[in-house]
Amino acid sequence: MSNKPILVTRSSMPPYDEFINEIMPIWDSHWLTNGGEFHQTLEKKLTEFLQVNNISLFTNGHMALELAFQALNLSGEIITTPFTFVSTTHAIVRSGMTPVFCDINCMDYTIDVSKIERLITEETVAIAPVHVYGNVCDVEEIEKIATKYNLKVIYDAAHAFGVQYKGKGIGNFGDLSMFSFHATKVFNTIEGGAITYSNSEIGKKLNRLKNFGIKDEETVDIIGANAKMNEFQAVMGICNLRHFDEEIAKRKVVVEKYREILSVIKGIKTLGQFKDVKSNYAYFPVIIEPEIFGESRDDIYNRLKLHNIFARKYFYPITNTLDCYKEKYSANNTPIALDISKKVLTLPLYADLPLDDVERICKIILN
Ligand code: T4K
Repeated sequence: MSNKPILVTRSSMPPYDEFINEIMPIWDSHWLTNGGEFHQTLEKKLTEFLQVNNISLFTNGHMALELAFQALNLSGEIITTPFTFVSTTHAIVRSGMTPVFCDINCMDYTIDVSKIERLITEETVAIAPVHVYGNVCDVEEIEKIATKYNLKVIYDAAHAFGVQYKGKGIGNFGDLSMFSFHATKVFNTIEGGAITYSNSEIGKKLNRLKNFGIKDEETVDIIGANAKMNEFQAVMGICNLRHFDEEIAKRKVVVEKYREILSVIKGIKTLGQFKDVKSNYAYFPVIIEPEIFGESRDDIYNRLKLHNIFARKYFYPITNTLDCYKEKYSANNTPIALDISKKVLTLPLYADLPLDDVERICKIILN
């Protein structure tokens, strides 16, 4: 056991030689980006791995999400949750839409489907739920509501790479799903992201939107951005994908150790295994109930810090309380999200986190 800082996560990386061997052909081809050979290979491998019909790769998850909204040509109100990384809300607003915040449920912190219908107005065009921590939203109920009111569904599946629901890849639900391949995610391409979709017309539009809207050398008929994944990112993905199952198996062991120690403690709530879900063990959030546990989330966060352990308050503050949004919204409309955000602490989790360290982290939490 060392006293090196333990951060909330640590990027998975392939063996150095494996990456170097894989990128060598780039020195022959001089082809670095704009849909190169490695980009195409990764798209094909991910389509198979995620069991989806189509995928489009992006330079990061945030741009993927913005362009997903634009590909669907949406304008108006979109129902979403504030218990997420700020990217979800920013992507909606930057695409010219108005987020309408729905509360989360206290079981898995995803959108509370019983509260969606009351938020639907004449202006509502879509729902953007978040599979937060890789927990699966109530996809069946969301589909029912979307069909009833003719709404589009765009999932923020940034945390849900490799998750399956009832044996089906999570990217098959809704109109589109966005995955993040950021360095901090269970699967990374350094920075990166993807959209999975079933409508191939939308796919064509997405592929043009990420390349300035260019149709051919002389035709540009939509206003696009530059959000392409480059060849080095794609190679990182190809290598990391080979080791993904092994990484997840190791994360599972870490999560089970945390659960074994913490789930029996009064005042600490951990999440268990959900029915019909194949988990990716992306995050390990715990909820600290100060009245029962005797200390607050912030007390524990600070004590861990004194021991060089850097847990994170994902997701505090909730997005409707951030400086850039708070004038327009009241967090009192999402009381569960507000409450959970004040009590949640995301503990360090990565494949090679030694179990001794997990025990030490738990000991410090339990003082
Ligand atoms: N939607 C949701 C629900 C999301 O959570 C995110 C991203 C997005 C959309 C947007 O997707 P991207 O555009 O990012 O693909 C991190 C990530 O930057 C962000 O990707 C992620 N969500 C968010 C939840 O976490 P920070 O500000 O916490 O990152 P940072 O730099 O503090 O890193 C956290 C820890 O990760 C470090 O303490 C150590 C470790 N780390 C970090 C980096 C950068 C590494 O081990 N290697 C690294 O290279 O936002």
